[in-house]
Amino acid sequence: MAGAKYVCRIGKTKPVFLISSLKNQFTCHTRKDVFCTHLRGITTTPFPEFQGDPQLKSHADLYNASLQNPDYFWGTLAKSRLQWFQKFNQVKDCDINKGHIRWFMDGKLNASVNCVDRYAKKTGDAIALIWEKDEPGTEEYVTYRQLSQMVNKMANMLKSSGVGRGDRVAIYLPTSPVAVAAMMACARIGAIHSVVFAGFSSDALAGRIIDADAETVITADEGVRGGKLIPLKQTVDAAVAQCPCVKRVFVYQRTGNDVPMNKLDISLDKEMACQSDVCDPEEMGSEDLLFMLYTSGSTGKPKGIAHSTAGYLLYAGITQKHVFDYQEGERFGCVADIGWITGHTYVVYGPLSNGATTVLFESTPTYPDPGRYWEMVQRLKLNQIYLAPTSLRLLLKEGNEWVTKYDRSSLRKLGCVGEPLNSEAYDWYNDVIGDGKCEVVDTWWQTETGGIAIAPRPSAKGAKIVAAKPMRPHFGIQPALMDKDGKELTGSNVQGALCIKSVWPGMARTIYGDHKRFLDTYYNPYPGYYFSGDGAHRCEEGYYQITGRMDDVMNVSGHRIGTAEVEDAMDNHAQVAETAVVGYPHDVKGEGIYAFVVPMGDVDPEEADALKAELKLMVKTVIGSFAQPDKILFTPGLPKTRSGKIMRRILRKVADNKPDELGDISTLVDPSVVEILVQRHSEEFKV
Ligand code: 7RM
Repeated sequence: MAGAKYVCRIGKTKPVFLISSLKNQFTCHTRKDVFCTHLRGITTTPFPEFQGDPQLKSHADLYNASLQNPDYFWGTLAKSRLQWFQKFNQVKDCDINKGHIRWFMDGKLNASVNCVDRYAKKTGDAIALIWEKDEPGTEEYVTYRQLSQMVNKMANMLKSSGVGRGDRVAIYLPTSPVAVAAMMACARIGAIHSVVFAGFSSDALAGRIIDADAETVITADEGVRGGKLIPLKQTVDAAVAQCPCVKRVFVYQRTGNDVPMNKLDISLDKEMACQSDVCDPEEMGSEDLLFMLYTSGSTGKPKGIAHSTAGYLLYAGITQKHVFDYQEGERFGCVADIGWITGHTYVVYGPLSNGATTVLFESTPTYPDPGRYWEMVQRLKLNQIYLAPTSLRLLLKEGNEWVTKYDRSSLRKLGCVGEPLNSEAYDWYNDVIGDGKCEVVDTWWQTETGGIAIAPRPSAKGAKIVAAKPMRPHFGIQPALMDKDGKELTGSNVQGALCIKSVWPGMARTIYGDHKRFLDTYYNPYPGYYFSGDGAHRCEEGYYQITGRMDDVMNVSGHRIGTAEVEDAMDNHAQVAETAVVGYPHDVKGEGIYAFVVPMGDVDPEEADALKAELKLMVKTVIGSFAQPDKILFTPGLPKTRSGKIMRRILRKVADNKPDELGDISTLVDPSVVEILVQRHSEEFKV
């Protein structure tokens, strides 16, 4: 990825992600407590498709069919839930051993037709989007008919400027109807969108544009979040200056404030206004890529996870409907930003493919005060809310009055995703937010799985929810836990590497431009299995509990950040010889970022704070402010083995204030460095 600063590590190497590098970390470093309380009966959402089938009566029948007869199970659903230009001839062509995944062969369809046209036609006045803008009470409603007009106009706009099938379009926009229309417009003309979270820095954006070789960027003048203006166009200008591939930048007026318009810039508002609102959709193959989305991995270079059209869309729709028991006419409130996979699947594709009303949340959980979510629930009468545990942990500290003063009786299901849900947050969600009347649905999935893979729902009639666990595999998902030697663990009360040994339609197809990395990361560690990178525990009842990442990926406030990405950013500083970054338990963020930094020579104590500020700024510049370290410790060295590998296990224990649990340090080249680390850590952070 020439030109992108965050991959410049000349002369420095990173350990490649292999099973052997996992072994030391086999005990996962995040939460391990498992608790089984709060049992409550739950209901299923029936599949009309299978109601006449005497073989498929119970949930267990359906689940078994999804694994044992996937062609029938998914083939039936694909036929009934998606609209096709041309029917598929073969349900699947998969070889998990080779990471070869293909679904609905020879089928032709268009995602925007499925998400927009069919409802614009049938129920055009139904509300597709509720744009919950930053200022409470200023929400805007977009019907399916209006959305259809926007999508068609935008598709024509893109087409007339030369964008076509297979082209990549980078989208750097706030969560807004225009962003949804941009995604759908790409889908309509067969272009592959790459949405980049509008909190990423210009360098990070540039790296993603270059990796995707995108000619087109869609952005806005400014974003608005928490009452503050975010200079999106300025960030795009700085990024585009590094991207020779970019030929045009469409600029949407979110605030209308003046921003400089350059040679490549085109006003999206003006351009759209003069387009026709009829644009024939491209007939896309089932396996044509719908989008790619960058996510962090074990190296400094983010991976462009690529998803298919038919399989992804079907899985998004099925999971949105059945995990949340979404019923026609309900209002679905997933508060994720469209820049993350949760925004793609549960703000955009899942709900829209079901003709649902979906919320686009532009603000923050604490703006203008910690009652924002619940005030919104009352005002918009939301039936489901789907959020990240980190926001629950943040809000519960503010007291129950922020919740109880609002009417939340519309809520039926409470979802969460992104990180382990701790018991305190679960209890608060269940008892206070839901008044004990809603089901809390802890959902586990990843950018790579496309949609929810493990969740308490759907489930057998009368089955129980066990507090704060994703619990059960979704249809088509057969989890497996692997031991240190790569063998599958059987039985209950076991913990290991979380793999999936079945194939399902929503799974990622490749890493854009690097299929080898795709195979090395997900399929080669455990041949015959998809490896998630997470660890999990299977309890007595057979339920799954995620224990945390097993690789060098942190989960900070539900954001996936590679330790190597943060290290790369700081390593570029002239005064830095080497860095090692680890996550440590943080009561709000889940994990905080702790950077151990080896400076060139000694740092003058007077200058230490200034250097720390510079290092944070570098991370902000290279990645984005959300990836800035919470703690920085200067150290003369790092604990390394003879082969030069940093023993992160030790750094994690130091960062977690557990110097008594360091374990065996005899394999270190210089064990004395550990003592220095422990001492400096306790001095610096007064533990
Ligand atoms: C949807 C999303 C994926 C990583 C994943 C896990 C962690 C997600 C849960 C969870 C514990 C959960 N995609 N994770 N859900 N950990 N319990 N319910 O977040 O690609 O951005 O991140 O997030 O480590 O591998 S993601």
